[in-house]
Amino acid sequence: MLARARVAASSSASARRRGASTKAERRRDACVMRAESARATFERGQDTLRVSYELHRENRARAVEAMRARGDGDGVVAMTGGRQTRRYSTDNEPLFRQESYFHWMFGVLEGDCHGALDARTGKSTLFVPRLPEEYAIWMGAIETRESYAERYLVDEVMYADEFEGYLKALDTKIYVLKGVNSDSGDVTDGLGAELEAALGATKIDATDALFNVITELRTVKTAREQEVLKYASKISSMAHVEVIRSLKPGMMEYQLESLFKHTCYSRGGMRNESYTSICAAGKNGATLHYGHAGAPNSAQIKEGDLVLMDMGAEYHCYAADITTTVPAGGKFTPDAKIIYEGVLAAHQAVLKALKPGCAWLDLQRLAETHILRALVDGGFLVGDIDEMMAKRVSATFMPHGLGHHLGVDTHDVGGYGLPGTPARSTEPGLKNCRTASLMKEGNVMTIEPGCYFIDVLLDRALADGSDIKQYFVADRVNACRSMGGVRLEDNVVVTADGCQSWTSVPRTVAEVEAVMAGASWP
Ligand SMILES: [Mn+2]
Repeated sequence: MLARARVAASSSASARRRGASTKAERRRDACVMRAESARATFERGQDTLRVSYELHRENRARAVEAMRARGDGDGVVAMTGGRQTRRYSTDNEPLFRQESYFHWMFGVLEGDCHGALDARTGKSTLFVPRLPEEYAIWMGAIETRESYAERYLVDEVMYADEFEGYLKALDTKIYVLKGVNSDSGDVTDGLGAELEAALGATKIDATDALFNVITELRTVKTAREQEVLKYASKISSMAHVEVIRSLKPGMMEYQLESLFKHTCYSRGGMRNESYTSICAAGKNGATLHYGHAGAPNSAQIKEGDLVLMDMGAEYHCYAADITTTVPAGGKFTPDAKIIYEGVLAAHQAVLKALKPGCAWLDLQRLAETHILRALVDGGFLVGDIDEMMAKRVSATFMPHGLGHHLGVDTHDVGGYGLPGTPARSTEPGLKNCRTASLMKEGNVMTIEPGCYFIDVLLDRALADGSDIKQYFVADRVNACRSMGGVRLEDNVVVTADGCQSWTSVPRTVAEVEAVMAGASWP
């Protein structure tokens, strides 16, 4: 309230002045306005991107409009931000990263906040922790509510301990975030059981209305969001190139991860990775989510290895997710080249075909067809490609989906479950697609076809009784098991009549070999 009143007063004062203002006064007004808008930004100095909090104000306006459009405009949206956690029983506080829905709505950097958005008036209220004086000794100066309001472009700032009372005093319905994340299967927390019980069942909207509204909005990125995603992809691309240039046989996989993180942070101000880096040499490339704590990028890279690197960093919580695959020694072997160029053909075909109205599963099948074609031409498979497609032979080599929505989360929300969108397929390979939707302008997707020699899947395909065994040239396939795999992943935005990739890394065999030999990029 305070902040809002203050802003209104100052702008009416400047309006009065504008009537008969001198040049000096006008210049001073312009300076004040610039200073105010400069404060409501996220940036990390030097050449890093300056993100205006208008991005979040626009998202809130979109949410209000969508709530009203579906007849839910008579209520108040209430959300709880991420909580600052501690490591097990200790007082060690891991670096806080905001919960993604709350970030989309408010962009608040600190933990333990709440937010409200009145769909009737559009008024936004942020609830921040009331900090003890002691905080200033350990953590820094305590910020005023006015300062928070100015920094986050919200209409009003109250204290978190006032949240429950604020909600109880409302004489209208409260919409909370209740829904299932289609990648994890986990349910969002809403306001938490305790607070929801205190508010009572009659007051809280128990449906998934708010979840569906925001989830659907999150799948279509605004121009402001696209600018941030593009930046994340640009810096992550640059870091990939840096890593590719320095890669030599004898290095440890984690040294690639380390250089990637360093480059993204030191040159792009990106403190967080979007996900744990996958830096997989040789056979490790066939472990799709290699790099986790139990397989921690800890192998030494050998001369003949193909090295698959799936690495991305986030900026202001907007993610990049990029994969490159390169030969450790700087030159592709003939077999590695066959597989690489098959995946590249799939990658290029999808980028060419992708536009609004495309069905995601059709793009998946398009990619698979190109990969099967390369495997047939390279002597790994024999037979008719349409027949192999019908029998899902491609799922042995590419068991994962073509890609996914990309946004505040790496596997961004909205894949399945929104009203009117297709359900998950049950067929091999296709069931692992993270969406089956028709593409829309403003969707931001990863395009990441791959081809792998995965022991468990090849053993299954080659086993007696397998109904796809006849298509495999066993000797040829078995001889390449140590290759691991190839994945090529770009971050693209669907435009009005096609798509545009934000990823800039060497892709053709000639480009990769040239950059590894020291050529400049781009
Ligand atoms: Mn991905």
